[in-house]
Order: sequence, then structure tokens, then C-alpha cells
Amino acid sequence: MTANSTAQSQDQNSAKNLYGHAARTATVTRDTAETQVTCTVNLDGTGQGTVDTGVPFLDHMIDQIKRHGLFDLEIKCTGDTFIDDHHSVEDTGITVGQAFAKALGDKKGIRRYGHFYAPLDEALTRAVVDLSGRPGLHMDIPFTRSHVGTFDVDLFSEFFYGFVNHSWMTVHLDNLKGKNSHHQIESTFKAFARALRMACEYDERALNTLPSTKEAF
Ligand SMILES: [Mn+2]
Repeated sequence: MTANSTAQSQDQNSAKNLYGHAARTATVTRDTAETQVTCTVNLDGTGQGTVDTGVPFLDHMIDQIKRHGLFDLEIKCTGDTFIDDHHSVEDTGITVGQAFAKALGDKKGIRRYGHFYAPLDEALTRAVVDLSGRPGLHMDIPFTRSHVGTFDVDLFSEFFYGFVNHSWMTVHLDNLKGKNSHHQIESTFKAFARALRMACEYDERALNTLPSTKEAF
């Protein structure tokens, strides 16, 4: 996406999405001494956009969120990968989380909860999402290897902690079966994508209500 089209997508806040609701888009830029990250999200997208974090395996995983969550995501991270991938992975998670929180706005009319089981060959992962307003990540992924190619599986949780802590959602990720760590991770991202899509989607019978008896998040 060019600089022009980024600006255009920010302007869409007054525009309508495919369903006639106000478009839910946001752009967040986060600049630190370690990384510079920009993320534009459209919650009512069709899975378009370019993800370039400087960490190819992370790009491959965020592409799962984009494609299976049907979120449009434009992400660019320039980070200190000459040290290692840690800062880029964590800060991309933080920035994407902030963009989701901003795009979700007051959360009126959404389903709030989402869940999905995703298989990938021998691997099977369950993801459960609650857009609760309270950050919480509960993961049980018994990795069978420490690395996938050059990607350190420790970084997997850094992405999700960043995302969850900055979007104030509760997420449970349980890898129930799996022998190949690439499959364990990819089935987790696919399950998360579908669960997040379900949680973010509008509930047509409750468009004017907040999905909380507290009437607040
Ligand atoms: Mn793969």
C-alpha cells in the first residue's frame, strides 16, 4: 500500500464497510530506538495487504491471520534484526494489537467471543478469544523443537503477549496434538485468526448493544 492509500484508509472512518456499518480501520505507528513499526488494519476486509516485518517466518504467520481472519493488514517493521529477531517480533505484536484496539472502537454490536479448532496435518490447535477489555494470554503449546528454521520458538509467545496486552483481549491457545513445530505454530495462528474473526464480526441481532452486562469495557 502506498502512503496515499494509507491516508485513504484512515479517511474511511467516516465511510461504510461491506455491510453498511461504519468502516473499522486504524493505522498505528510505533517508533522506538529498537524498531519502527507501522500497521494499518481493516477489520472488515478480505485478507489483502503486504506484511513485511523483516522476519520471514513471522510474515508467513501474520499472513495466516490476514487470510483466515479476512483482515486487511499492511505491516512494515524496520528493526534491529542484526541483534536478533526478538524486538521486531515483540514490537510488531504490540503495534498490531494497538491497531486492532483502535479499529474495534467501542465494540458496539460485535460478537465479542470467538473460538476455532484448526488442524494442520497431524497438529491440532484450539484458540478461544474474548474481546474482554482485559489482557490475558494463556498458552499451552508443547513445542517439539526449539527452532523452526532460524526462528526461535520462544519468540512465538512474544508476539502474542504484545498483541494481547495492547488490544486488551483474553486469549487461550492450546495445541492439542502436534509433532512438527512449524505445524504447531501455524495451526495456532490459523485457529487464532478464525477465532478473532468470529469475535470481531458484527452480531446482526445486537447491533446497537454492547456485548457486556456491565454496559462498558
Ligand atoms: Mn507453513
